[in-house]
Amino acid sequence: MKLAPVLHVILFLGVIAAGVDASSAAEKQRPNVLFIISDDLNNFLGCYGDPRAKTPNIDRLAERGVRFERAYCQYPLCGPSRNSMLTGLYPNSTGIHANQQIFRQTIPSHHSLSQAFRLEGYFAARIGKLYHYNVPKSVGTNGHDDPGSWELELNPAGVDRLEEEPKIFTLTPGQFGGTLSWFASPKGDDQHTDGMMAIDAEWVLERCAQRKDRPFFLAVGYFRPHTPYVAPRPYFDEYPVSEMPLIEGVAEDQADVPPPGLASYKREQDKLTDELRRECKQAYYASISFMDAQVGRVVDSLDRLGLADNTIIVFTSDHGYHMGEHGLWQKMSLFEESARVPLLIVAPGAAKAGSVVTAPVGLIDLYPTLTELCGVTAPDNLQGQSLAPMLQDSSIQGRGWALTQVRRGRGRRAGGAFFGYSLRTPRWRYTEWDEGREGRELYDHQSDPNEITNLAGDPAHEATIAKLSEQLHEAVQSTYPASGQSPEIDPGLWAPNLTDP
Ligand SMILES: [Ca+2]
Repeated sequence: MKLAPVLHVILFLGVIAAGVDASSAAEKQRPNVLFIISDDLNNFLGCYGDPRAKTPNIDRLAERGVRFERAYCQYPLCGPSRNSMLTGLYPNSTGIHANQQIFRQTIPSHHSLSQAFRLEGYFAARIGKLYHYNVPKSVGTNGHDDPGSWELELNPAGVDRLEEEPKIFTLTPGQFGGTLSWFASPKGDDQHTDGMMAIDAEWVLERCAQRKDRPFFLAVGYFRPHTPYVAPRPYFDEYPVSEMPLIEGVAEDQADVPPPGLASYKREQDKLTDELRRECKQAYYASISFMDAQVGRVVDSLDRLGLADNTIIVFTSDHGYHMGEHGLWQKMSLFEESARVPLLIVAPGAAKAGSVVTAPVGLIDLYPTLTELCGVTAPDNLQGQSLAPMLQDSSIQGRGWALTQVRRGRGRRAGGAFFGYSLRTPRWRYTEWDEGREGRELYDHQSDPNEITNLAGDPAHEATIAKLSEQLHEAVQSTYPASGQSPEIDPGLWAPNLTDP
C-alpha cells in the first residue's frame, strides 16, 4: 500500500487539471469576427506581388493569416456579389443580378451571415458598406442595407461626400460613381469617410472589449478604392504619374475575344488619353493606400485592446477591377482582373500563419467558413464550402473550381439578355457566353497568366474544352436552389443599370 499516497497525489492532480480544463473551456469565449471589405479593390496589393502597391497593413494581415491566391467573386458587380457573399448563395439562388436590390425582396426568410451570428447571441455591427450602396450618393445613409443583419449601424460621411464633389475630375460631368473620376484631397485621413469609419470601428471595439460576456461580429465596409478615387494628397504623391504603366498591345489582344467578353467597355472611356490613363491609375493606387492605412488603424485597435488572440479577421473585396487590361476599365467582365479578389483570413489557433492556399475558392465560401470556425449554426441550404480545413493545411484542394457569372444584353429579362459563366480551375479559365452561342474563351494560366491568347478555337484543345464545358455546366447547375425554383425579383424593381451608379 506504499504507492497509495502517490496515487492519491496523482488522482488529486488529475482532478485539479480536469477542473482547470473545464473552467477554462467555460471561460473561453467563442471567437469574435472582424470582417473588413474594400469596395472595387482588385489584387493591386503588395502581398499579392504587385510591384508598385504600398499596402503595409494589408500585407501584415497576410503574414498573420492565410492568403488565398485564387479567390473569386461570384458576380463582378457590388450588389449581386455582396448579396451572394452575405447569404452564402449564388446569384441564381438569391435572384439578385443587379444593384439597388436586397435578398429580402426575393428570399426574405433566409438568414444572412451576420444574422446567423446574431441569432446565437453575437453583437453584430456594421460600419459603412456591406450590402450595396450607391457610391458616392448613398455614403452617409443606410444604402440598400439589410437592417435584420445588424444590431448597430454607423454611416459616417466625410469631406469626400459632403464638400469635394464639385472639385472631382470626371470623364462625364456630374457623374462619379460609375465613371472614372478622381481627386487628390487637401484634407487629412480623419476627415474622409473611410478615415471616420476607422475611428468609429475603434470606438465600437473599445465597447466590445468591455463586454466580455458577448462575442462580436464587426463588419467594416470601406468605400475606397471605388470611384470617385478621392484620397488625401500624400497618398497620390507616393505614386508618381510618370511611373504609372500603360497596357500595350490591346488591339491584338482583343482580336480573339468574343464581343460579350469586351461589352463592359463604356464609350466615355474613349476620352482617355495616355496621360489620363496614368492619372487614373495613380488615383486608384492612392485610394488603395489610403484604405490600407484605415485597415491598419482598425487592426492596431484590435491589438491594443487585447482582442486579437480571440478574433478572426477577414479581409476581402466585392470583386476585382480593370485598369486598362484588355482595353477594359472598372468591373463587369469575366476576365481574371475583374473576377479575382484578395482574400485573407487570420484565425488565431485555427490557421497556419503565413501560408498560401492556391486552390480556387469563392466569396460564397466565407459564410460556411466563419460559422464553422465560430461554432455558429448555419442554414442547411448554403452553397459554398468551408475553407476551415485549408486554413490548417494549404494543400487541401476543396471543390477545385470557382464560378463567376455576369449578365449581358440590353433587354430586361427577356429580349436578348443572357449570362456568361466563367469557370476557374487551378490551371484554366473557361468561359461560355449564352452557353457558347455568343462565344467561348479558354485561357491557360500555366503559360498565359494575363489571359491574352484565347484557345477556345484551337482544335488542339478540343478535349480540354469538352471536359471544362461539362464541369462548367455541372457548376452552373449547383448555383440554383435545390427545389429547382429560381427566385425572381419583381420586374418592377429590376434596375436596368448594369454598372454601378
Ligand atoms: Ca486576347
